[in-house]
Amino acid sequence: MSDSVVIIPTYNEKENIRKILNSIFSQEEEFHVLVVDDNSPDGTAKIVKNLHKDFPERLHLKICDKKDGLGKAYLRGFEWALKHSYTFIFEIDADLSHNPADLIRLKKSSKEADMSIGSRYCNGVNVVNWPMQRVLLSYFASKYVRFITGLPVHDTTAGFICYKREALEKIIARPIHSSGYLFQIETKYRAWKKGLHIREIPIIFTERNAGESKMTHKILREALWGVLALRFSKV
Ligand SMILES: Nc1nc2c(ncn2[C@@H]2O[C@H](COP(=O)(O)OP(=O)(O)OP(=O)(O)O)[C@@H](O)[C@H]2O)c(=O)[nH]1
Ligand SMILES: [Mg+2]
Repeated sequence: MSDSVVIIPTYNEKENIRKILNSIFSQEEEFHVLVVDDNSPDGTAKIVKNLHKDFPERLHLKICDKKDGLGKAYLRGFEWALKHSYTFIFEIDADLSHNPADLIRLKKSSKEADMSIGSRYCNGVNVVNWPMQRVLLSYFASKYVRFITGLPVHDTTAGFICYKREALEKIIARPIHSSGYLFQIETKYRAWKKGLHIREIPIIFTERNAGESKMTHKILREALWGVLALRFSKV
């Protein structure tokens, strides 16, 4: 039994899912994986089911009825992970923007921290193949969050995270309703407000080269206004 589980939310990731799973399972340390799929029309879950034969102990799948956003998918995944006895609970995107080899660095850091963030912006700007417009949007979004909320994190929308179990329990103790980037900001904000020890670990982030982005204007609007609301919210 591993002490670590990696949660991967998926929506139409048929080009990426096999690759990322094989990459996670070939790391030197043992990681279990939970894929939370929102009934992807492209058959992502079917690929996971087929791979389950090769990794019966390590690979788990949760299928939800319909597309319900990244935040809800992670909350379902967290609930499952906490019911099992994992100590280190990870978030990662399915699109290989995050390098599974960095899981080991995040885990090592989490032995001394409550939450470790794979960060694009704590050591300059480490983003590969993103159009300049996208880099600027993401970089200044983090600055905006920091300015409004005071959250002392460089990459506030990062989605490559390792939580220690007890930290995650505290962070999600009150319901979280946000969905896209705001979900990522809110979990970090709560961790900080609760006095948890947060560490940023520099990573190189690479633009997806297969499948489509799920980022929408709705997600951006939620983040823009949600950050202001967060500033005055109870954690
Ligand atoms: N289960 C589930 N997963 C989702 C949903 N929206 C996005 N995802 C997954 O969340 C992860 C991040 O989404 P991305 O589309 O890569 O978002 P992004 O990284 O901001 O944008 P790009 O990298 O440009 O595509 C990916 O693994 C997606 O498949 C959703 O509504 N439900
Ligand atoms: Mg992505």
